[in-house]
Parts: sequence; structure tokens; C-alpha cells
Amino acid sequence: MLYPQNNHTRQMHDLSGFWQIHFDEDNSGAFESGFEGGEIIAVPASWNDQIVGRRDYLGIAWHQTQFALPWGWRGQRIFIRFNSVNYLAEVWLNGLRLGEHEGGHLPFAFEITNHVRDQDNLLVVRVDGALSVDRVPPGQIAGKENITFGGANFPDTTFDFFPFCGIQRPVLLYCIPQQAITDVTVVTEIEGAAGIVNVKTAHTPGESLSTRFTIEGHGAFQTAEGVDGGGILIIPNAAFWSPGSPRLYQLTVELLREGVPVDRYTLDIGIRTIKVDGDRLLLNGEPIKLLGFGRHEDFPVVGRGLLPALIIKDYGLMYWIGANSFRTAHYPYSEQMMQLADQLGFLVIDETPAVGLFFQEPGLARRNELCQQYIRELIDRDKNHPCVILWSLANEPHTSTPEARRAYDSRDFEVIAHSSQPAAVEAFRELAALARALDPTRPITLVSWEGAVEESWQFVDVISFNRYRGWYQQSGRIDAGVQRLAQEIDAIHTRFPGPFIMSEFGADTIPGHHADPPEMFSEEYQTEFLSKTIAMLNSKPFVAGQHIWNLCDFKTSQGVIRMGAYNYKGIFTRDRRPKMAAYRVRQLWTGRETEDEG
Ligand code: BDP
Repeated sequence: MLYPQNNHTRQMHDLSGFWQIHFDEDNSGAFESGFEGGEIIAVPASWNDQIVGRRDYLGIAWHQTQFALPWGWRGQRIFIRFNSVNYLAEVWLNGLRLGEHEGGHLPFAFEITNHVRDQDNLLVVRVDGALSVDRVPPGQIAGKENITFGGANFPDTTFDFFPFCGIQRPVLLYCIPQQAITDVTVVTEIEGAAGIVNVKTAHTPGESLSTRFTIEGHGAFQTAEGVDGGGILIIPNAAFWSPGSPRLYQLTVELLREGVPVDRYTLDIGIRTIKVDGDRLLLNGEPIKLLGFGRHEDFPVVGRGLLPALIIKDYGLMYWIGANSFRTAHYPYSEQMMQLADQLGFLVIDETPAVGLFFQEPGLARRNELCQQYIRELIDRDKNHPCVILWSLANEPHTSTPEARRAYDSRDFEVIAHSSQPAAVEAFRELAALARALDPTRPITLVSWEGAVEESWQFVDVISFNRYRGWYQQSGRIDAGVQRLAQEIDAIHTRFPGPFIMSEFGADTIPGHHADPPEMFSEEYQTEFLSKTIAMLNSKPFVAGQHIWNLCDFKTSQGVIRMGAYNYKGIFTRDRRPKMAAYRVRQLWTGRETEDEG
């Protein structure tokens, strides 16, 4: 799905601003044609922390706004696009139902050409934020207390972040010509010093039109006529894209009727390759090691709402500390975040919203369908970003049997052998095959905590492993934890050779709390925990990545292991101030002690 843009054939108009909201607590409403007397809400932003008294409301909320059609759009095809609505959205324009979309973090659009008026349009969106077993990510799963987040939590999520809901990213009106470019797929290759850019496009069916591709940037200007919607451009002495040097070219696709452009679409592309070679990840043929974080889209008041200044801040912090990558834990991030990763040169593990899955409980068939839908939508949305180097199929899907889970040795956290559930193995076989069919160019990963018994790792190219030894296990004993982690990682690598990413490790830390010798929750503990774990990871050549959990503290459900309903594993606070560990990690990742060095 192409992101809307402004040029001389296309226009977009952002409907962000103050809308009205009506909380329909007993689901009594039929407000398709609007409602009176709602409260005012800023869109985009979650409602929970914005509207006083609604923090824990996860039910149905109707949103509405009025708009006029921008001048000059008549005669074009007109659409309305929602960049993210969590969780389930149903949309009406002027009382007419346009459709619905399930899943909180991926875009959807409806054509409104024949329904939109010049003036006084009423847009109504019914948002359902409820947690349920047949949704992904799920909630209200019976029996999960044994394994997630210290027992019962409220709201009852299967995942460790607050289930913010609402219209969380912009809603865009846009228009395109009657005959328009509908899709562009770019795949780049490198041959010696040359960059090879393969472009495929699709356009509105019905008329046979030709295409032209032009690439500009870094002294290059290349143009080619498309054949059957496809074309290849070769740039001799190309500038390749990489974190240290994120060179982008502008690719313009034009749709031509007898040589005259009827539509054009421009996108930034980066020429780069990503491959797995034995235990190494190769970017442009050179081994890379990922240094970075799991992160969250999370901030006071806006919840999970798009906050452009926060994106800039987080990239600034990641650059300062020497990170070159992050994972979009645990759902796809905004398109703005991805565009900036291309521009600023960050490598992204792009994760679907499949977090905290279960495989025996009711609703499995629906959860599997949703996981497949998300992979399709994610790859469709992000396939052209050079920053995306890996698709992550899921985070911690709880693939072992409940019996195996109950048999954990809580002091050591070892899953007993032969514990994968057939339903989980089957689900991941299919998800991996789907991702490969949709994008044969990128490796895939699955993030799991099940250790060497994670059967579904057989389907992926890169192993991503989360573990908190020295925290949830070997609590208070950093050395014992690091030593045990080293053994565990070796065991995993023996069974599943290939690049290994330590995708989560970390320790909750209350800023300003100190202890000598280091004690859990103190700044000293986090600093020593991270330093020692990083040193151990650096000693293993097959470790291709280390992602600290988390860049910043973030909001969670309430529960006994989440003081004040926060996860404090950030090395920056929720308002982006450094904890002590941030300076140590910076030193380890950049070699710099102070600001003046380097
Ligand atoms: C892992 C999850 C992550 C949690 C983290 C933690 O992937 O979402 O926040 O543990 O417990 O299990 O801090």
C-alpha cells in the first residue's frame, strides 16, 4: 500500500485535529450517522491517558469529525486512509458503511470517490479496544497466569505493555488520478561497484499504459522505459546504503499515456543487500553486528499516538549511544519512524503484532488467520524500506505445552525436552512460508524464550532469543546469570546454527536508586548486568546482534512485578533522561568516555 504523497498528480490532506468521542460503555449505540454531546479528543492519540477517567476503558468508543473536500479534487479517485486504529475499526461516511479493519498497527484505506460531498462530510469511526482470546495480540487467556508477568495483571493482557487504544496515527484523505500507479516493488542488488535496481509496478486495470522509471541522486541520473510494468536500472559506481552512510536515491515511477505522464510516484530507495552466510549477517557483502534496542511507541498523555518530536528524540538517543539498529517490539511502528530509519541509517527488525500467542486455548484458528493477515499487510507496507533487514514473525509465542511450562525449574528456567506443541509448529511453518513467498529477498526471524527446544526456529534464518538471567532467573546473581546464559546460548547455537541475536536482556532500574554492592533495581545493578552480558555476547562470534530491553521505561498493565504499572528496564526514563547504564553502554558501543572524544 503506497503512502499518500503530494505532487502534481496526487494530493493528500491530513484530518488530524480535535475530533469528538463518545464512550459507548454498554454497546448500545448505533451512531453511524453521528452523535451529539461527545467529548473532545485529539487525533491521533490513544484515549486512555488523554481523556480524564478513561485510562482503563478498553471498550467501544465512537469517534467523529467533519471535513470538506479539498478544492480541485473532483474528477480524481478519492480515498481515506487510517494509518493505525487499535484494535478494531468500523467506518462510516455520511451514514454509509465503508468497511472495517482488524488489528492495531497497520494501515487500511477505503475508496470514497462516489460518497464524498464537497462540503459537510461526516466521518464516523467505531473503535473497539477490547482484549479477547480470538484477537492478536490476545487478552483474557485463561491459565496464562503461570507464565506471564507475575500472575494476574490488569488489564488482562498476554503481553507486557499497556493496551492503549484509539486512532493512534494520522487519518489521511488522498486523491490519485483515474489511471494510477497502485503498487511499486523495489529490489536492489550489488555487482562490483554497480547498483542494480529492479522495479515492478502495478496500475489501475483497464487501459494499457507504459511506465518510465527515473533514478536521481549522488550524481546519478538514469531512466528506463518499463516493460510489462517492470524495469531494471543499473547505476555504475553506486553509493550503497548502510548505517554509517545511509545514501538514498529518489526513484520516480511515471505512468504514461502516449508518452504523456498521467501519474507519478516518488520514493526514496537505498541500494543494499542483506544475506545470511553461515553464522554471519551480511550487509552489502560485509558482516554486520546489530547493536541496539527493543523499543516501544509509548509516551505520557498521547499513549501510543504518533509524536514526531519523540521519534527525533529517540533516534538522537540511539545515535548518541552508538546503536545501529532496533526491533519494532511488539508491533509495526509508524511509517514516519520507518522513513527516518532509511534517512538516518538504522537497521530494523520489523515485527508483526503477533505477541503473546497461545496454541491450545480457544480461538486458535482466528489467531492464526490474523497472524497471516498481519504478515501480508506488514510486508506490503514496508517492503521498499532499505532499513528493514529482517521480518520478525512473532515475539514470545509460548510454543511449549502447558505441561512443559508447569515443569519449569523456576530457579533455572529450563524447558523440558520435546515440548513444542504441534499446533505451534504448524502455525510457524505456514507463517514462515508465507513471508518467504511474499518477500524472497529478506531473511526472517522468530523471537522466542523457549531456548533450545523452540522447534519453530527450524523455519527461520536468524535465531532471536529473549532471556533475563540475573533478573527473573539467578535473581541478584549477575555472574551466575551471565555464565548460565552463555551455556544456554551455546546449546541453542549447537541445535540451530546460524546468526544469533540476543533480542532481549535487561534489568528493571529505578532512576536514582543506588546500592553498593549492586542490588536489583539499582542503577549499579543495571550497569553491571548490561556490561557483563555485553562482554559475554561479544566473546561469541556467532552472536550477530545484541538488543537491550528497553530503550526507555514504558507503561504496562498493573501487576505485582510492575511497580506503578511501568516496566523500568529502560536505560533512559520514560521522559528520555539517561540512567547510569546509558553512559556505560555508550562507552562499550562507541569506545568514547566523554562528549569530546571522537
Ligand atoms: C519479555 C517480553 C517483553 C517484556 C520483557 C520483560 O518480550 O515484552 O517487557 O520480557 O519482562 O518477556 O521486561
